[in-house]
Amino acid sequence: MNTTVAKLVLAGPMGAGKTTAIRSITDTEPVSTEMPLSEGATENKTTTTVALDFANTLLEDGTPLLVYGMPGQERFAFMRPILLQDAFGVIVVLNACDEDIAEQCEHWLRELSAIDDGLAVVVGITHTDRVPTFSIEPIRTAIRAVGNLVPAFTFDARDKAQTFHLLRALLVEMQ
Ligand SMILES: Nc1nc2c(ncn2[C@@H]2O[C@H](COP(=O)(O)OP(=O)(O)OP(=O)(O)O)[C@@H](O)[C@H]2O)c(=O)[nH]1
Ligand SMILES: [Mg+2]
Repeated sequence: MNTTVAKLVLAGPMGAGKTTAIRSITDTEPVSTEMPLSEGATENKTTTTVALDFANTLLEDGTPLLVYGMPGQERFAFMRPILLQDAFGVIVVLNACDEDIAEQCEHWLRELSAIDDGLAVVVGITHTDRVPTFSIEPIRTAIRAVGNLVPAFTFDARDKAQTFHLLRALLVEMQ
């Protein structure tokens, strides 16, 4: 019997696409603690995750995969070490529409390595379809500033194939 269980965590700021990416990876509706957004609601984004998201699926080799989403809001920062316990890796989801995306990238990478410096990490940038001038260079500079050589990709969290590409990159990072 295969008793191995893999635990993946998605981190990143509010509205980046963590809950959407979990939906794409697991093909199920995550068990989420979603609350109506009191500020900053848009046509597409009316709720925010408080505490956590959770969904599970199977990897291609049959290993059960547990996927957790961290809340983006700083007031739930205390949840981060709890969610990261026994995780093999983290996808940091960032939003190309955020003007301070490079600072956010640096912030999340430092935050994660302070909690556990053995984690495999990849950065995934959403919403590039809405930013025609988007350049990944400032993100790469932020990654170099932190010191860990973390791969960074653009992806659309609504797209299963693109989201899986990111998961595969993370699994390669672990090897
Ligand atoms: N245009 C566009 N929309 C995207 C893309 N990726 C995700 N979205 C949308 O962006 C929104 C992201 O919302 P969520 O998945 O709730 O974001 P979250 O990271 O879970 O946010 P919090 O729970 O508030 O921290 C959803 O409406 C998605 O459909 C993308 O690449 N392009
Ligand atoms: Mg969410």
